[in-house]
Formats: sequence, C-alpha cells, structure tokens
Amino acid sequence: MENRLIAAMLDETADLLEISAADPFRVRSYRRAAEAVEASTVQLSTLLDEPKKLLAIPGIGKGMAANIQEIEKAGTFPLREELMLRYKPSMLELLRLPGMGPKTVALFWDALQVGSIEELEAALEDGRALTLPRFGQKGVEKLREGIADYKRNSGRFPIHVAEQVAEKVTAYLRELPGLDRIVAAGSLRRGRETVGDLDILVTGPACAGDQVAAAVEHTAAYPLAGTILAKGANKVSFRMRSGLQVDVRLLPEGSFGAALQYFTGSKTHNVSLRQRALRRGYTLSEYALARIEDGAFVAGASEEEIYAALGLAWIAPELRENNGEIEQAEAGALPRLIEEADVCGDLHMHTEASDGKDTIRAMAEAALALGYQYIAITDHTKQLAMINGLDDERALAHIARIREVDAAMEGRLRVLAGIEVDILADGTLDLSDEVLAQMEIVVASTHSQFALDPQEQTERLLRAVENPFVRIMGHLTGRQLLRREPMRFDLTAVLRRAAELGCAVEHNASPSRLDLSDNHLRLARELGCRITIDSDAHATGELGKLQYGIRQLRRAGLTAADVLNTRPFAAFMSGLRPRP
Ligand code: DGT
Ligand code: CA
Ligand code: CA
Ligand code: ZN
Repeated sequence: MENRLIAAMLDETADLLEISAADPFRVRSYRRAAEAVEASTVQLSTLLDEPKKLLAIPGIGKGMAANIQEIEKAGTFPLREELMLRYKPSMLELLRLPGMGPKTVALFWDALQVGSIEELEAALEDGRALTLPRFGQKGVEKLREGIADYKRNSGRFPIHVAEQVAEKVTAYLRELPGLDRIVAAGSLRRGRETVGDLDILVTGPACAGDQVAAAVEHTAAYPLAGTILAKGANKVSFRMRSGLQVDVRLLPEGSFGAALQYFTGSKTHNVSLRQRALRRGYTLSEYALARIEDGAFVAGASEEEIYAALGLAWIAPELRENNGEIEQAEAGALPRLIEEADVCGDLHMHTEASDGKDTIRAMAEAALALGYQYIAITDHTKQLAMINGLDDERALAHIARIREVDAAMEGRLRVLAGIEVDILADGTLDLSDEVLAQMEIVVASTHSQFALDPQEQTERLLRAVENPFVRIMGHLTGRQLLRREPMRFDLTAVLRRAAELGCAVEHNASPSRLDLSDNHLRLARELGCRITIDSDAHATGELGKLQYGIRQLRRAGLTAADVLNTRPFAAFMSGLRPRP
C-alpha cells in the first residue's frame, strides 16, 4: 500500500482516539507516525521484511511498525477496526465544523448518540442539545452558523485537497495489476481553483472484457471511502468522509481518449467541439468520434487524434473553457503556456524571523536545490504583532543577516533582502521609507481591513502603489478561497496605476489564495502590468509548490514571457520598478 494511504489511516485513527479521550501521548504518537510515513521517501511496503529499517524511521516504534505491517497484510489494523466499530465514520466529518473539537464530538456522542452532521442538526433543532452540560442557546447558535458555513463551502473543495484525494485513490487503484492509466479528469485536470467532484478515469487490460467486474470490485473496496453511492458495470461512485464525491470509470483502451476528452470538459468547451464535429459530418461522444453517415469509428484512443480529426491542435486542459481556444487551435495560434520549469526565482517567503518555520539559510539551500537563481526573503512587519512582525530596527538587523547568507551562497543563488510590508488602513506602509530603501524586494500587502468602503479601499491600495519603494503588490484582492471574499475595490484603477509605475503584481500561488484569479490576470496583462508568481512559502517544503498557481496562469493564457520571474537574474532585476 502507498505511504500516503497508510498515513491517512494513522491520522484517522488519531482523530478517533482523540474522540475516545485517549491518552494525549498516544494520540500524538499516531499523528507523528502519520507525518513520518507521509514524509518518508522510501515506500514502506518494501521494508516489511526488514523491520529494522521500518523502526529506523523517526516516529515509528515497535507498536506502530506492527500496525503498518498489519495494514499491508489486511488493509487495516485492530485498533482502527475497534474504533470504527465503536464510533461512526461520519463522526470524523463533525470534527471539521468550527467549534467542534474531539471533546465536544465525544460529548454529543456519549449523551445523545449524535454521530453525523444530520443528527447534530436534529439535536440542535429539537432542543436535546440544550440538555448537555455547559451548552446554552449561544452554543446552539454558533454550531448552527458553523453548519451553515460548512454546507455553503462543502459543495466545493480547494484544488490541493481534491488532488490529495485523487492521488490517494490513484495509489490504491494501482494495487490492482493491469491498470495502465489512471487520470483525474474534470475540473481538477483543468486546474480550476476549486473542485466540485472528482472524475477519475482508468484503463488497461484489467478494464477489458470480463475482467472489468473484478476491477469494479477492487474500486468499491477502497478502504478510505465513506459511503458507496453507486456501483455499475464499469463505474463506481463514492463519497469521502469529507463530503467529496468521487466517480471512477473503468474504460476500454480504444475509447480512453474520447472519455478523457469528454470528462475533462468543460461542458461549454464540449458543446462547441460537438457542434464543430457535427458541421464536419461527425458525432463526438464519450465513446468515440464517429462518422454520422455510417457510424464508422474515426478516433477515440487519444485526445490528440480526436482534436486532429477535427482540424485542431491539441488544446491544453487549462484552456478548455470556451473562451476562444477552439478558434486559436484552428488558426495554430495557441499560446505556449508557462510551465513550472520556466520559473527562475521566488520573491515572497517567510522565515523564523516572523511566522515561517525555517532559517534564511535553509530557505536559500532549498531554493538552490529547486534550481532557482534568486529568491527574496520577505518576512512580515510589526502590524502583525501576533506573528512577531518586524519593526524598523529588527528589519535592519534582518537585512544584515540576509546579506550574510547571500555572501555565503557565493553566487550559486542570489538572496535578496526584502519584506512583506503591511499596508495599513490608510494606505501608508508599516515600515519607514529609510528602511524600505535598503531592500531590493518590497512586497506590499493587506492583512486586515478587508471590508472598507470600496472607494476608500481603492484609495488605500493606490496610496500603497504610489510608494516608490514598493516593487510588488502581494495577494492584491486579499481573498481566501472558500473562506474570505476578495476585497471590493476598483481593481482596474489599481492595476493601471501599477502598470504606469512599473510596480509588479503578484500571483500568490498558495492554494488557499490563488490571488489573482484568471480573469484578473488577463486584465493585468492587457493593462501592461508586470506579473510575478510567488510561493508565499512558510517552510522549505512549501517552496516550489507553485503547481496550482502555474495552472492558474495557464488558465489565463499566460506565457513565460508574461511573467517577470521567469527571467534570469540580471534581466529580472532590470524588469523591476526603477528605484527613486
Ligand atoms: P466540478 O466537478 O463542478 O468542479 O466541474 P467539472 O467540470 O468537473 O464538472 P462535472 O464533474 O459535472 O463533469 C465532468 C465533465 O464531464 C465536465 O467538465 C464535462 C463532462 N460533462 C458532464 N456532464 C455533461 C453534459 O451534460 N454535457 C457535456 N457536454 N459534458 C458533460
Ligand atoms: Ca468534477
Ligand atoms: Ca463528476
Ligand atoms: Zn501575506
């Protein structure tokens, strides 16, 4: 079994142990083991006959090694089974509600047998919740709001969460021999910001003829699935405990391309493509491109051959939103979209000086390992006192430390002095101009006052852009996907002014932000803004996690030339806003 599946089982067990009020040390040992397993670069299933090596992994003791061996043998282990019998798997979903910690979940279960969101709603409705100790009308209201929020957002999932689920399902499916290709299609393949459900397509000899029944059984036995929703001749649908639905389709190889094309979508792209097929005397379905006349098969094994038969170049999934991509493909005018490998540096990251986990040196080494040529260290400023933001004095000392690391890297990587300076409510900045003047990369961003009147908000951001030391505007709209709406302001006015002044705008690639959106990125390019893509990493492991941001840039049709930090160091520096 893949490491990440093992890790997920250990993590679930930790959740259930917490609910059962187990010894906190015991809970922690499961959490630590889950982290260690997830982080391990060695496939644990290869170590089963070498218990010593298993034990050598920090965080894995004798008991845990036994659990892992049991998971490999039986797909689960005794403690997990025992907890699953004692509680309901749907209780894990309750833990996701705001204000519902393991203790409260246990309380509701022990006193009222509440084990799911539906049962909790009923208990809040009919007054049973009020009979619980230390639980009043206020608590009831809070939980009601929590459930409403959860439901509003639970229709969709952040892309990185959906992708993790897809990877786990894929890892599990791979255990069955004879599955050659497993691809997550739908909105995930198109790189949308959030995902409604997963559409996983599978093909290989094990999907052919009478073998498919066994493949369906294997799929339906997925141990992390919450509820099986449907099981057909070649399709299995289940719902994860998080609420995410997963549809798995097992397909013959000859129509895999047609299915991939169909289930990648988008719907509107497919509608346009089908109309084009009809005009040319073909029908296009999830099974094949065929001649209308006599139903003869034209193409179906690969997407490329289907697009080619329709007189089109293959279209990258990120562009399939019916925004002119079909016309571009026909004219041979599709852009060569930016790729992760085009990025040469990262201009937004935090260290232990504020809320990051690692040192300047560690971040530099990690960036070097990624093949970057330059980075900027951009910690927070004092307005964010809770996370130890820097004041002028500490910022100066920090600059000196950054310069030391820069020197120590001996030109293998340039480490630029920078800051993520807070934009205050009136648009002034949280550090003095004298200090800002000493840094190469001043990123200015908002972390509060998201609800200002739109005109005031626009003035605030314009004032920040006017500061001559600001070279990059960070996560400009302040949104957090599924959690906080973008600030309301005149984005065009701010972008236009940034373009005039040569101030760049950032695309923040953190999957909880992905700020700017695809439409905003298109607008920024049209207005002539310089654009950067940044990780906003808070630990070495988050550096280089640009994939979701890159896909957002691709959805906006951006090429490497549209993005400043695809340039080598000297060209990058000369593309920045000139210093006063
Ligand atoms: P989502 O799940 O809301 O994030 O978005 P999608 O795009 O993954 O949508 P979904 O899961 O409903 O369907 C997956 C793909 O299947 C969709 O992008 C296109 C294709 N599809 C589904 N239903 C239809 C349909 O009624 N007509 C056409 N042309 N395509 C469809
Ligand atoms: Ca979908
Ligand atoms: Ca679907
Ligand atoms: Zn920030």
